[in-house]
Amino acid sequence: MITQAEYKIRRQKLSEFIKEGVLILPGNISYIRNHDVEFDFRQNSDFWYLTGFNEPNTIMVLTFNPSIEYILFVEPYDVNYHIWLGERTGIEGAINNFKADKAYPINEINNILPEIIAEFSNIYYRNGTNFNVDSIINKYSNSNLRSVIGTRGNYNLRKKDVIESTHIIDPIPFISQLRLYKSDNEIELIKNAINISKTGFEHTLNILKPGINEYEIQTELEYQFRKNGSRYNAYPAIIASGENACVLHYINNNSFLNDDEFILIDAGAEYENYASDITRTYMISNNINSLKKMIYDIVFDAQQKAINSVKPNTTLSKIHKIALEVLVQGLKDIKILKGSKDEIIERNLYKEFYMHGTSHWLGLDVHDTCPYTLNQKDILLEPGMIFTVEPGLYFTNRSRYSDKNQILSGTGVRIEDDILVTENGHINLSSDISYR
Ligand SMILES: [Mn+2]
Repeated sequence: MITQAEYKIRRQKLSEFIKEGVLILPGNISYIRNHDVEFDFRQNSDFWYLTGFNEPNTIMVLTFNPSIEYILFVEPYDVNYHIWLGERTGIEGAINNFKADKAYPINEINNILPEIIAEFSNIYYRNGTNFNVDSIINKYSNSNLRSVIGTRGNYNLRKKDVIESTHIIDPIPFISQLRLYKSDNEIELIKNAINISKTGFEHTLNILKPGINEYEIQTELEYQFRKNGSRYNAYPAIIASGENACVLHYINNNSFLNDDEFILIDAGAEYENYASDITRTYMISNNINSLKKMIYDIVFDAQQKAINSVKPNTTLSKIHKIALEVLVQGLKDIKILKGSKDEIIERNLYKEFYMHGTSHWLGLDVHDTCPYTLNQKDILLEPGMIFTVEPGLYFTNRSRYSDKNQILSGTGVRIEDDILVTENGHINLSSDISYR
């Protein structure tokens, strides 16, 4: 669990980037599914990272002056809401339980936010994240002098008769950089998500057989996720048999399983908003062609060699290169590709079979928003960073293969684990989920 003290530390760390200014970060709003029914709510990850506050229609404001004031605009307690949908944290809860210095009802933001932003020349806000905040900043920030003066009479702006120009700065890259380094508590939550995922993957091995449908696998997998404490998947599960595995983000999950095929399962439980992201490719029966098995072995070898190279100060590009070289050598060995390894890589000849990257960061988001480069240089791995290693090979039936390799048509193999960088190297957090 992430304590309120840890959320506070995260907010304070932002002052490495923000010396003076006001940061405005809206949480997610509730979205209508149809008529008066809403989609399940999932909090905005940056907002969750800095507040741990899990209600829709909340806006966080932090002022840096340079000491930090933490302000929450929340939905207030409402007895009607309580009758229909349940309790809300409300103003008092925001202060007492979430340690806000000040809290206001969200419907007062149009009166209060203009006064706050008028005090600062730097506004840290990503344009377009909240329609109402966009219009407040447009109207009342110093960046739009004419409309500020034009509306002064209506809104009691306290300061600055002569307003200098305001800088509006996107704060998300700063928050992303903080999110790159996982605390011990975060690592525990991700391990928990992975352990829940394990129960699902292992269960699918018990029920796997030709003739059942992909959605049956999905149902059984997600039943284990829910039963073991994950309310939501970290992303829609990919349950892809045969040719479907060549669709990288296949989500139809509605085909019947055939004998001589693999099933690719790319799924992850979410736990307290932290993601896991695991892919396994299983034989549907033992009755599978040996050439397909060779593809599996090539991908597995590429994945394990790439993982074994993980240590501090290496980069995701280098890890990708290690995986890529094993894949290309394998494709040469089975005569899918000809020529020298360097030429194949230089001319991107492998991309027909391996068209995606090997790694992405993992955290609150399955593709965590952290940058991959800083100042145009690859980020060097450091202890506490978590990312995936997931090479694959895909032989779609759109391609033409030689007679011998025709057997591979409609085969996709990907294997993915979640890797934590440590002082001495790495830990493969998901290595105990059966590979075969
Ligand atoms: Mn992934």
